[in-house]
Amino acid sequence: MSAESLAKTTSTAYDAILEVIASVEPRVADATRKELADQRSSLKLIASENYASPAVLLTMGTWFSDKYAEGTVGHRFYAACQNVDIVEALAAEHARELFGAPYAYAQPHSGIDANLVAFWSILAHRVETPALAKYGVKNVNELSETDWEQLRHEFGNQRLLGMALDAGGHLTHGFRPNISGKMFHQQQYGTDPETGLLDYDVVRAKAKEFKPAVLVAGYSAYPRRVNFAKMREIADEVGATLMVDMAHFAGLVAGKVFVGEENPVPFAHITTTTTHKSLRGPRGGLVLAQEEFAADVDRGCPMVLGGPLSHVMAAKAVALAEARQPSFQTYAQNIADNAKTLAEGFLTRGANLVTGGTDNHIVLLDVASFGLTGRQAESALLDAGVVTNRNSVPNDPNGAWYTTGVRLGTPALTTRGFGATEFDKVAEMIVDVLANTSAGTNKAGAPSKATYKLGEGVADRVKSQSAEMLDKYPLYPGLELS
Ligand code: DSN
Repeated sequence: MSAESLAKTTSTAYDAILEVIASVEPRVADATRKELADQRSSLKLIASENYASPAVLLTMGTWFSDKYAEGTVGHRFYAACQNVDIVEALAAEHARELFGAPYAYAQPHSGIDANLVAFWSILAHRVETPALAKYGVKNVNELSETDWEQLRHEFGNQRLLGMALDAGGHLTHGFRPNISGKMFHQQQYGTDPETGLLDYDVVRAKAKEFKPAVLVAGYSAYPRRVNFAKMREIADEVGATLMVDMAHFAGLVAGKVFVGEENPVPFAHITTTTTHKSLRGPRGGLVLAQEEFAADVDRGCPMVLGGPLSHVMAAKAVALAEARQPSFQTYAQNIADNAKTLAEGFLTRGANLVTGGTDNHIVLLDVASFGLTGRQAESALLDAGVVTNRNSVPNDPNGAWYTTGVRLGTPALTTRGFGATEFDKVAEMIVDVLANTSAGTNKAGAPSKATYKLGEGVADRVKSQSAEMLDKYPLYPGLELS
């Protein structure tokens, strides 16, 4: 089908969908229309967001949503799962082929679900299986109350070492307020205070001292690549299982930008990801594993999960099929090239970046030199139609709520077609907004970390500059709602 007729068919489909929704709750149809208009007219720079294709989006709106399918492919606890089996098997097959992984599990609903499946698979492998063998039983239901108590105690005494949140790690990598920080004894590694870069010797020293069962690598706000061969070496030296959360950069792995030691899949025992960030699929999770962990991960349900979202697994299959096209490699390379242009655009205009640059899809702007908190910067940018999210910088003096950073990512605007010229302009516009924003005061006149004043006319100037670029690179070209 030509791009033109595909766009026409998509328009017809969405018109029909909105009409059907409006017949029940018109306010939902209106909000849905408005969401498209808002996404079309703003500069989306949130590093974890993207625009999935109409094929992916439409796949989620079907009757697969109505089906229960607890279990695994061909082994379900519900009847009539023959079609769910087809889409789940396809999603797993595409994932295995795309990432070169021996095993793939497509059921997790989200990144945290994927990470919980990974953690409990590791605990099953390291703790439960040996205990069952020791007690001479096949499953935990057969354990005596005393042995079960002992096993529960052992589960609760395992150690996890992950990257600190303010260094760029994720909530699920052992952050205390998250379940990962509560189910494990946890410690965190940070980044070098001078360079902001990961120091593998420091990670090694921490691992040797702490002796974790699980070493977690991966990040959600670290603007650099990681050497996963080195992380595996460290895990092996201390007898840990290496889990890599590649949620942010899965698209760069899929698109062969991260290869060799920068590709986590061959080095990690278990790799997790979401499917909706740089991978450009539906919102959801995915777990990849080495053969040794396959049977454990396959028990994600009932270990952690209930019924899978079959409609989302179908959409994962579609998105992963898209990512196997050669054009996805060009897209992934463009994401990384555009991030470099964006970073250079900031540096040449005198702005500060955590680690001094980027070599992935993330640019972490330190806004202290503008006299702002991340919260003030995020709000002022939003007034100018630039959608970002505030983010901690290492050892952030403003904490996780106000922060000192603004995290920017290139996947979404790269999907629209933005290239070097546009990303340099984006840097110019962001600097324009921040240089013309001043920190405000609270009601009592004291300095505030939240209020701000954006200079007269700046928002309009920036909005009209972005409108020009957004018009040139429309979101869903040819999609017109009546
Ligand atoms: N919320 C995602 C992000 O923005 O990085 C991670 O969970």
